[in-house]
Amino acid sequence: MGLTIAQKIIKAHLVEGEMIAGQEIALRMDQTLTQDATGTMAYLEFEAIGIPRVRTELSVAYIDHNTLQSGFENADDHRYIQSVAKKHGIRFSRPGNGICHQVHLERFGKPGKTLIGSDSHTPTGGGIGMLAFGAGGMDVAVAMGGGAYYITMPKMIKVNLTGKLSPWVSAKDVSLEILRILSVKGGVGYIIEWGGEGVSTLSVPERATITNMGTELGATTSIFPSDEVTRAFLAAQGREEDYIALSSDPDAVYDRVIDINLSELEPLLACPHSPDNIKSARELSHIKVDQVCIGSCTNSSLRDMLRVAAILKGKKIDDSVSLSVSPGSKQVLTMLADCGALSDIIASGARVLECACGPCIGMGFSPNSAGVSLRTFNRNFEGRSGTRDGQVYLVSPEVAAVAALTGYITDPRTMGDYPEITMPEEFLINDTAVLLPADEAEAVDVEILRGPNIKPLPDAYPLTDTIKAPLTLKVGDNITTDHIMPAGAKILPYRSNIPYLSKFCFAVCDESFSERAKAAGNSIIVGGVNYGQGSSREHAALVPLYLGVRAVVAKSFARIHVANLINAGILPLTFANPEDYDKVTQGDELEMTGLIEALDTGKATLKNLTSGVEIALVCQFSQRQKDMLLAGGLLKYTAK
Ligand code: MIC
Ligand code: SF4
Repeated sequence: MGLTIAQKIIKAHLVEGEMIAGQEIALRMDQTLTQDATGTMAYLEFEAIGIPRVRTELSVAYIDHNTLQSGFENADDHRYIQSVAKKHGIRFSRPGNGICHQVHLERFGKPGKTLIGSDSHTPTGGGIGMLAFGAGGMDVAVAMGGGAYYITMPKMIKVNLTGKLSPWVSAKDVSLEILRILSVKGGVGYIIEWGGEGVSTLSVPERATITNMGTELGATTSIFPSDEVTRAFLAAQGREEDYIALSSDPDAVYDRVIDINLSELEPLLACPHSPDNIKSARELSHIKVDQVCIGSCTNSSLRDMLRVAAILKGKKIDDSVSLSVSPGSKQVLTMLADCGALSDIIASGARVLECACGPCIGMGFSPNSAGVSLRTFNRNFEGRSGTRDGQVYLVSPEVAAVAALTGYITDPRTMGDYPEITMPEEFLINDTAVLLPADEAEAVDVEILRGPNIKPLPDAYPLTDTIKAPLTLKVGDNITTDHIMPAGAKILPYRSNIPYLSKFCFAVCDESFSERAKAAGNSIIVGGVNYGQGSSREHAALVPLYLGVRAVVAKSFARIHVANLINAGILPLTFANPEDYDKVTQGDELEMTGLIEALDTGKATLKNLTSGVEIALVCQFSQRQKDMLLAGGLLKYTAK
């Protein structure tokens, strides 16, 4: 039987397990990346593992999320990461060099290689034919130490592309179309492979826009073939030697095939507050727009920026709209400046922001009260923009730029000719903002610089046979990590300070949760389907751990978050019958006994001591996950 592209890369990196969907497998990781908001934690964990040099082919520490430095906290954390990187053999991408996924694609991504990153959008690398995974910081720390990354062997979806995108329709619309088809949980348990004759019409950055948003489908990762388009991109980046061809075998077997005809797509938007709430620009063209943000790891490539500049050229943005443009990397910004396109953007009235995540993670540029904000980003979860009632729509650069001009959601096809752009044959290469680590001899003398914002990691509990605790919080479906552990300018500086962060845990849903959980000592949370979707931030597990959460019972979990819970020694359980969700109420006293044996039988019972009802739960884990739970999380398990 032939293999898919992903299966070929998995086969070449398999260190444990069998390639049977649903079984746990372990993969060797060639490359790692971290960003600053998750990186401090990941490097503290790497230090705790105690390996002097990273054992990967390449590891890069990016600073891109938290670049405001509104107090000493960020600056201290950046200095810490820089010193760790220098000592342990990791390249350091300085603040301002760009968004991790964009820079990694430009300068480091290699087809056929594996990549793990402490950021959920690491699958962006699939655009260049990498098998790239987002994961919690602990998993990245283990991979830096040469340890394998464990995943459940995914099933395969093939998206078969035919045709060619029409003018004013772009790769973002492909992402939104697949979200419309599959929803934010439709990709769970799958790798999405993009194929078909339409692939050759898409450049590498366009492919990366699509694999980037595969994360919003809940997919394990997404990948494109590596072909002549990939070769040309690598050659233009001065690294054609990194090219290898990659395609699926003609008789490869997929669990599901979805057809998308690129020629039939139209400009789309994801409406508040979910990336799968899709409507067409045509339908929404009466909506007044207050703010437009262009950038993020989804849409900040040179191609996207040149297109935006061409649309804005010689025009002025509407008086009522505030427009921000954040190029994805120093390379993009410099090239925009050199060709004059940056001047066109500035002249239109846009505010040009740093090459960083910026507004995407609520680091400034929050919309006005109830303001409508069109963003070329990948997530529009409630409150993420920093404005609780902000109405965020996810759009393509084309829809964004046109709305900035008209002040309304506008079908860009009504704007006349699609402005042509010319992509350069070669990108401008200047890696001065990537600092190389010290060599092994020098590294011994490199001092790690720690600031007072770095607080110890919370201690995880080994699983006990009985958990008796109140249900301190009951939440609904599709709870995101932005609900569990919000980000944004006010709290992102405290990512290495779990006690401080704990005050904001679940604040979007219930401001009193943190106090209540703390007062209860131990507690249990109940959730609906797809609990923990979104970010890879392990803070969404470490902070509940700090607050005494011992178990989360949900209808289903998102992949990265459930791994983070186990890594933190929190027991994730699912309802055997989803309707039993209705048999518990916030405040009920709950009890689970015989949990150690339950790990073997795969079945546990939840007693609702308040109502007397008993509820069947599923408690199925791999041997390694059971050992981690019994040890009290990944770090203790690794130490053993
Ligand atoms: C995000 O887009 O939510 C983030 C911020 O990049 C996160 C990482 C984090 O929370 O630090 C992610 O996607 O994993
Ligand atoms: Fe940064 Fe936004 Fe991308 Fe997350 S999704 S890495 S915050 S740009």
